[in-house]
Amino acid sequence: MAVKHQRESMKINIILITLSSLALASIITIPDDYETIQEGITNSVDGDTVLVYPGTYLNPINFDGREIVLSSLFQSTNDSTYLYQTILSNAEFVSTVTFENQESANSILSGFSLLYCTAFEGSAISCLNGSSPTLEHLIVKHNSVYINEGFVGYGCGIVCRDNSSPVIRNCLIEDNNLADYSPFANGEGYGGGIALIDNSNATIEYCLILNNLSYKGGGIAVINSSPEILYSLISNNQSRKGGGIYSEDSELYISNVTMALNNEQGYGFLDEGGIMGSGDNQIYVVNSIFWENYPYSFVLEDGTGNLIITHSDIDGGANAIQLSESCNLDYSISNINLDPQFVDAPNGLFDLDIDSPCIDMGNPESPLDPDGTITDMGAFYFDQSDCGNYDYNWGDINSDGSQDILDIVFVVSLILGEEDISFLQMCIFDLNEDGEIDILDIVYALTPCSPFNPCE
Ligand SMILES: [Ca+2]
Ligand SMILES: [Ca+2]
Ligand SMILES: [Ca+2]
Repeated sequence: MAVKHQRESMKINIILITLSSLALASIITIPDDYETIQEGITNSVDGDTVLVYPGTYLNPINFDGREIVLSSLFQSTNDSTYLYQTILSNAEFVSTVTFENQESANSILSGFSLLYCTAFEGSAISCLNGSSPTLEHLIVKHNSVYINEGFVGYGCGIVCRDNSSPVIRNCLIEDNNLADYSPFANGEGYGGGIALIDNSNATIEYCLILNNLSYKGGGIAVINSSPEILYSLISNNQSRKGGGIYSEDSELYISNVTMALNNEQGYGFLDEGGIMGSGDNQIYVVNSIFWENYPYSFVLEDGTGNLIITHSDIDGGANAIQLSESCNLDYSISNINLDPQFVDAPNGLFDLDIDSPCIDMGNPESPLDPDGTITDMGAFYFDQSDCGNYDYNWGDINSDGSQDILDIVFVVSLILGEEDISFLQMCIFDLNEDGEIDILDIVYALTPCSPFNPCE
């Protein structure tokens, strides 16, 4: 009885706590309740939401350790147009949004564009001094850092330093760079998109990191840190050292990343396209595509460490990886070196085409794709839930442009053979739509007046 009584009173306490936190949590709207976002934060308590209506807000913002959600109307509507309509910037040469009071993942910044910010580091967002907030649904674009007069510019878009490990999720980080940068300048810059420094072990997932520029690490610079980068595209970034990522004394875990066309339009003397490592690095790559990074996908030119690559599509294969003698390469036979068949890479579409060799070629033990199939290599899985999403010629399984006896011969060899039937083949020749290709489909094909068996 005593135990039961205890349980009941615990239940009541939990209900009371839940009710009281519901009662306390409030929504503060900007500019209705307060004119500036900072006033809204100052007058908030943990659990509140500061909801910002469309507009351009030009004052620097400090989260002041609050565990709140600061969001545009995207938060309540899921309408992504609010990301473009709700703009944060400032003209005071400081980060536009600063976290420096040990914020946790419960401090959430969501649903804004951070544009044209300028500072000496982390122009759009700084996470400092053990602050690990959640940064999601953000457009971080056209921000720059100054590197003149001896400054080293870290993180033109976002900087994280000193034990600051945010989750950066569903963000577009594009066109951030060093102000007035010349590749011949003396100033140094690290991380055009993001810089992670000194035990800043960010999780970067479902992000697009595009067309950023810095001296080291066009997309991301990692120094003495251990980030995870998942389900993200890193393309068309530029730098002298590490077009996609520059890694120094760090441990990188890279899974389901498409790293492509970095340093493609370089200055002519760039020599590390995808990932460049310096010092002691441990770099793990799985389920990823490294394609057309100029001139190499990986360069570990000095120092020590290990580069471990499995279940990935690597341009040029193991022979195109540049390693110093004191670095080890563990290159699995599960890797391939085949054109990944992007839908339209020159126009930024890095989705897989229907005949991509990367489909279902990830590690079978990794989490499945949302369509229930084995994970694909790269950032974007190919959806095999509906043939209607794709173009193909019904019945023409040998791809010669017509439906005839040659297709039936092909199908017979397919049925008798040992190779797996692909999604594309299934779409083309599962004529009776029962989820298998077998003799019934051949019978169906030979039915009078079918395309294989014309009426005449
Ligand atoms: Ca798949
Ligand atoms: Ca045919
Ligand atoms: Ca069938």
